[in-house]
Amino acid sequence: MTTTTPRPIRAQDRELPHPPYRLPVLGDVWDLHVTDSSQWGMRGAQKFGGIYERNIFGARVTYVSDPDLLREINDDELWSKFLGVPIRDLRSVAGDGLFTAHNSEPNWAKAHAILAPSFTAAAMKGYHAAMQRCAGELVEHWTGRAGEWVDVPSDTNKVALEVIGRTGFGYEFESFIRTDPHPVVSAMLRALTYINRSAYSHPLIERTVFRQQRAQHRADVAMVNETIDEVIARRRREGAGEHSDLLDRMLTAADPETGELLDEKNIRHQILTFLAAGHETSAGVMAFALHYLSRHPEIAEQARTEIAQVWTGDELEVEQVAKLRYVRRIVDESLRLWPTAPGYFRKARANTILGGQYPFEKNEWVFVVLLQLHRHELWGGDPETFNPDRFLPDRVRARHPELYRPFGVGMRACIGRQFAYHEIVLVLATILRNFDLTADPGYELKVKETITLKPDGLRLKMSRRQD
Ligand code: MNH
Repeated sequence: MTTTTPRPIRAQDRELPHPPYRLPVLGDVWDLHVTDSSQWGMRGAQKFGGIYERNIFGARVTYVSDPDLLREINDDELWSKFLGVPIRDLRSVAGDGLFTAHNSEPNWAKAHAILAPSFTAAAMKGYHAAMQRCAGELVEHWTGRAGEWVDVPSDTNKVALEVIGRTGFGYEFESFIRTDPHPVVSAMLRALTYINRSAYSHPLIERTVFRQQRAQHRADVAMVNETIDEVIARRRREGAGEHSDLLDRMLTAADPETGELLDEKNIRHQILTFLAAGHETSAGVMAFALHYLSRHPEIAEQARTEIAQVWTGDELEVEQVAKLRYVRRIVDESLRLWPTAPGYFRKARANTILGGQYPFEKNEWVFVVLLQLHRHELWGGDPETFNPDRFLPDRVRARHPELYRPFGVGMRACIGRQFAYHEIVLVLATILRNFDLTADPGYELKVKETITLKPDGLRLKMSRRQD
């Protein structure tokens, strides 16, 4: 009997499509786009296919948008979450918080166990009233601006920030009262922009060319940390357990496995995580949805019909939010075209041959290009068309299972998914019920990236509806 030795799996044997004209040292970096890197990843996929490679400073980066390959990559048995460069750098702000923890860090499992009950559909009852108040403040803000252009991404950012501040840790940023953003928010946005810009930079370049920016960045991080620590200290002084928010839960709930509470520093990391992960992402979706609603009055009208049927009393009740199926489809379709977290990283848990064809050694990683996956030919011939009916239940059931992943996959998928849907549907329904939207005919959608996506420069006119 003869035995065959399996061929060793070696990264060097992996051959993938890639951009032409490689330079010997800098690889494909001449083509590096730091300010629109996920749209650049999408354009690459349109040129080179569902799996391709770029060489960035000598490192091989693999971009995947083929749903069949994702059957393997999205499977936690075979691949797992990887902290890619921009996310790893977020650890300077969010440390071992849920989003930026390594899979093996004990604080991930602990915080996940403690916080998961706060993000179930049932838990939305505890946040609904605060979300409504924030939506009400937006309505008031826009009512006072009839006939004026409103800066949509800026205002949806305000709502989402107020929502996470109040439901997260009982904090009001007073976004609708201030003329300038809250100092913590400015510092945080600057920090995220810095992290995104410097992600592929070299420490030496940061210490020289960007010396001042780097110093500002350190000051920003210190200021944000102090503010949050003060919020936590004040809650301790006042006594935790009286507020139905995430901070109370973190101060009082023990890990069912070990009986331990989260430590002080980890609580700060979680709060910063919720601020960063749960604010711009949701706000971006609201802004993209409003853009499409302003361009498709027939879709806005269909949504208003549904809203009128479901929202029968003065206030939108918590159970009614889940009944706004069409508004939910508008949200899903906005997230298809512009998944505001535009991709995620996965690494191979063992040597593997992806798709029976591409060898990856253990711990090698890929970037999943959601922008392109969500425009894959399986969506049909008109992927750029905004059409909420793509999310009718029959169509969802008939769809390839890996074709839509705006919240990531597996055990490290978004914990805030339910929360985001509740908040976004509630805010959009409130806007549609109160306002007619007028688009700026000169506006052409331009998408800005600061780790998350938003419609750059989008402005609309909001006029109060008579009823
Ligand atoms: Mn969210 C993880 C997208 C809203 C808190 N979120 C993720 C991931 C994606 C994502 C994608 C997985 C990233 C990865 O694999 O590296 N999140 C979104 C989008 C929205 C969103 C598109 C809004 C729409 N997220 C929210 C909200 C919160 C939140 C709201 C909190 C209130 N998200 C998280 C946390 C994680 C996460 C926390 C990390 C979970 C974990 O790793 O355990």
